[in-house]
Order: sequence, then structure tokens, then C-alpha cells
Amino acid sequence: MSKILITGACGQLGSELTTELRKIHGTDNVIASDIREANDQIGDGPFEHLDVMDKARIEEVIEKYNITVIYHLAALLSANAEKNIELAWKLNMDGLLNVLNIAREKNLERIFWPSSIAVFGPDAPKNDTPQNTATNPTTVYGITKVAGEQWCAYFYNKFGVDVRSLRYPGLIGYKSLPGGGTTDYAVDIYHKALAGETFSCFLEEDAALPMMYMSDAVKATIDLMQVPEENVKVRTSYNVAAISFNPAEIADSIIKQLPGFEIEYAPDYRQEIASSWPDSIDDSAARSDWGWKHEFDLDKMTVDILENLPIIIEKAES
Ligand code: AKB
Repeated sequence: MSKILITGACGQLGSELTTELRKIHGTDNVIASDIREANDQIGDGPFEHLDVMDKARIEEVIEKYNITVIYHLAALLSANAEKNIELAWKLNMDGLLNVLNIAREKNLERIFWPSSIAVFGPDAPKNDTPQNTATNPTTVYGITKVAGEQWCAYFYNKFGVDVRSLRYPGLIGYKSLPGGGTTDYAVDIYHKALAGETFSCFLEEDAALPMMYMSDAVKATIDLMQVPEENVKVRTSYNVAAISFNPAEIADSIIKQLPGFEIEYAPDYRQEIASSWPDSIDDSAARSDWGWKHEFDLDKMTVDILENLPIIIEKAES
């Protein structure tokens, strides 16, 4: 029986992954942890306050619960990382190295670590960006992701640590808010649309980016962690793709459901980050190695969010 630790469990992906993993493995077998206080989204179940830069504290939690698998999600995202480059490097790198070293020392069963489309910079092809191509990121977040991917491959090849990774596109969910990313606009837009407000977008109208609905992201993560070791042929990180759209296209998708919705554009420093990233991603390696397949396209996602987000908002307000 696996005993799972999730770092960064109060984040946008962490809270949904915690819920799903608890459904599969049982609440007591999934330990949520974060440097923040536990929030309602992760529900009831074991929780530990944890700073991933503190290796001794991670070891303490691992011993307390006999952890065998870690989903190491704690990190600073792209926009926040540009505002604090030292912290971004320290948190994103020391946190990962702590987890990888512990996995090696304690012979843990498996590790998951999220990479991102941010590994790619302007030298990579913009459309259908291949699995292996020039990366050369121009953001500090991207630099930490490229370095992190290389550490993952190194720990697998040298020490046999079974670490698996996905290059997530922008993740869009309705259950919790993202924090400090460049793709966050695609979550905020639904909140403003439901509130009947005009949405002021911090990206230009034609800034296309690869995106994915949260339920697909959770499925991709769990699928990758469940396949036999020999199916995981990419030991840096897998490209995974679902949908690709720009702000004007997501606005049009919302207008189909809420005809009065309006968007205006006020690009800021995040536009430069978005411009350095791909428009769309080639994920054929993930599809052939372990059968990755997404379910949600843009309109299906919009309908699902506009149906479910009001329930979440009402719950939070009551
Ligand atoms: C961000 O915008 O920083 C993240 C990402 C694409 O990794 N959502």
C-alpha cells in the first residue's frame, strides 16, 4: 500500500490532486502538506505544515507516516518568479533536490514533479513544439524547470530514483484559484464573466498558449504515475497537450454561454513571458508511451466551468 505525501497541496493543482488521490488510496494514506494553512479545498484528512526548503522537516514527515511516494508540487510560478528571482531559484531547486535526495536515501517507490511549457523559450518552434528541441528559456521559472528536468533524469539514470514528470500547459480549474502564473487569466476570466463584470486581460488578444482543463491534468498525472516503469521512456519530462487558445478565443467561448460578456486588453509584463512560450505543443511521445488522451476542448470546458463555478462561489460565501 502506497503512502503518499503531497507538497504544495493547497495550490491550484495540489488541492484537486489531493482530493482525487484520497478517493483512490483512502484519505489516511494521502498526507497533504503546504507552507500555507490547510484550506477547505483539500478537505478533511492528514495535513502537515511543511517548508520544502527544510530537508530535515521533510524527513520527519516521511518517517512519521512511512511515506513511499511524493508528489512534489511546491514551487513559485512564472509571474511571481520574475518578481523574486532568488527565492524562485532557491524554492524551486532546493525543494526538488531535497525531495530527490531523500528519495534516493530512503529508497522511495516513486516521485512526481511538475515541469512546464515554460522550459521552452523563443528558440523553440512556436507551433507543435516537439518533445526534444532547443529550450533556452528566458524566464527564471523556465530556467528552474529546465534544470529540474535534468536533475530528474540524472537521479533516475545514476541512482534509479523513479521520478516522473509532465510539462504542464496552463491549467484551468474552477475549484481553486491559481497563484502567480502567466496563464492565470484563463481562470480569472470565468469569475469576472459570472460576476457580470468586464474582464481586463493582462495578455494581448492574440496571445495563444497551450492550456488544459484541470480534470485532464489530474488524469494525466495519475495515469503517468500508474504506468509500469518501462513505459516511462522520457525521464526529463513529457510534453502534454490538450487545447490551445488566445484570450479572444476564450472570450468568444464564454460569449456563447453568456452573450453580454465583455473583455478589454491591458497587457503588462506577463505578455513578454507569454510571447516567449509556445502556442501549441506536440505530445505524441506521451500519447504513444503511456496512452495519454485529453477529454476537454475549449467549449466543453467553458460549459463545465460555468455550470460548476457558481456552486463553489455560493459555498464559499455561505
Ligand atoms: C504559469 O503560468 O506560470 C504556469 C505554467 C504554464 O507553468 N501556469
